[in-house]
Amino acid sequence: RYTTNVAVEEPIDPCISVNYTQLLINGQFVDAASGRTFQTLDPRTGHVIADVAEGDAEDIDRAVLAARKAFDEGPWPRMTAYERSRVMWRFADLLEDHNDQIAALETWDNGKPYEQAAKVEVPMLVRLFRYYAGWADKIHGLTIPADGLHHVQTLHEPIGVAGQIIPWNFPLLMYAMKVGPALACGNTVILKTAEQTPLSALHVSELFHEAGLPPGVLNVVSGYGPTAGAALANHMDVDKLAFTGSTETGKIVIQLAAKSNLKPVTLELGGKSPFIVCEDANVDEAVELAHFSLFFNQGQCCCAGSRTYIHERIYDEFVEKAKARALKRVVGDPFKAGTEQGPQIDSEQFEKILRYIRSGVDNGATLETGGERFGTGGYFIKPTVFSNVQDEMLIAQDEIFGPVQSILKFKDLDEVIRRANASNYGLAAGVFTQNIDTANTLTRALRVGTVWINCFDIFDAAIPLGGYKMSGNGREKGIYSLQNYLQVKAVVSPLKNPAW
Ligand code: TXE
Repeated sequence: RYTTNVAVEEPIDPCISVNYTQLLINGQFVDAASGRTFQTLDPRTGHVIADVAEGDAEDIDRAVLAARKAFDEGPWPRMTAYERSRVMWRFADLLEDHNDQIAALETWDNGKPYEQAAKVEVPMLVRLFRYYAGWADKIHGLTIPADGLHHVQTLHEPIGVAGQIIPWNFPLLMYAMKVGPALACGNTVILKTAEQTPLSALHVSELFHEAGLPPGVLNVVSGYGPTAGAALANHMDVDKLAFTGSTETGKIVIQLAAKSNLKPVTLELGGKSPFIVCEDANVDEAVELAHFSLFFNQGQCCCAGSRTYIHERIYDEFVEKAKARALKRVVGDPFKAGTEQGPQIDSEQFEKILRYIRSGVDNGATLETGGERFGTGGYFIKPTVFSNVQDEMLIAQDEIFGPVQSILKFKDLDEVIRRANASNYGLAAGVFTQNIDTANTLTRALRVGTVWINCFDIFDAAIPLGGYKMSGNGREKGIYSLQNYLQVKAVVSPLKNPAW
């Protein structure tokens, strides 16, 4: 399917303009206090899309002040939950009205296929906000029959000012998974977007204000991690921190949170998810699902099925078919209809992935296909498949975060359970089998936050997402995410008339 060696000769015009590049603080778009800007790039070409205000510690201070005032003085936490829910619902309606424009901005800044952004991700963004709008007026405490003559109840109160730091692989979904539950619970937010993808969050946040969000409730600061991000994690007046990104940076932010005011931290970090195909599996279906589990979003998924364990009886057939499928993958301009794979996010990730590919070759894995850049411009990488991968190789241990499939062989269930669990990560796993007993055994034995059986990457708004081990702590999405943004207050009063 590769018809040319140049990935994107003439990039397709996204046909949209970038309207918001400043910081969003207290309901206003403002320049950074320093006056500095940074460039956000089109990963198809490496060319500049726009200059964006570069927030740092001083801007984080301004944003925290606005969020604090909006929390302490209202109206957001004091509005009825129903009113909050209606603002969120109106926002979701506006997002739906602007679906294609938002998707185009996301594709331009991130490089993901436009069809994926327009048909899956923006609709998911809408769904997540409707889901959380639905929760806003259903959050309440308990009445507890404690020992003794006391009436005991719990109040579920918003935790306060939430700092949220998100990455670049799914900018809008990360936005929804962070902002949605925080606002539904009545908190106020400072969101630090990833420096690679600042545009879509600014754009949709303007719509949020159009929907009636009061000033200061949601503040969006673009900027770099060690400056703006660290200032947020370190801030004494931020009551809670939520972070998604690398395990390495997760360790930094949790230390900053501990050293400052001990704010609670939820972390959604990296992964090295096993995708286990048992001997009874339909090989063609397994090949397609394993391919999707790894290559989706250019391989830039925390859950990516990046250790493909195949039973020895079907191994050779699987490898041959996995290679054929990778060769058919359509790489190119993400704005072109039918494109399955766009560029990686930036030169840093591009180089990192190529380094891992070289290490795979050097360590003796068999490079079945790919293994090099696609074209001559931008950050495209050919879909790459390695077979004969061994557990101790770097490509089987580290999160590559790119279009590189590593296929390993196993003999029996006990062995594959042991090997799958021998990882510092524990985010997700895929299990492919037609045997219910095998599925049950694997489901219980795997130390991961999500097990997908005969499916993968099912991300319904109600399904919790989060990791065991060094993949993080806490759960996002679903009912569990609300706990991250609530304080529980116990209220105890004497019962004067014990007879009743
Ligand atoms: O991540 P970082 P990077 C993994 C993936 C990828 C690797 C590096 O393996 O190759 O991480 O990506 C902010 N204090 N994931 O460098 O650094 C940063 O500005 C506070 C998996 O992009 O973790 C951005 O907003 N914040 C992951 C966010 O952290 C800091 C998604 C993520 O950046 C900071 C992305 C600091 N000192 C990458 N340094 C997933 N779980 O899905 C950086 N940041």
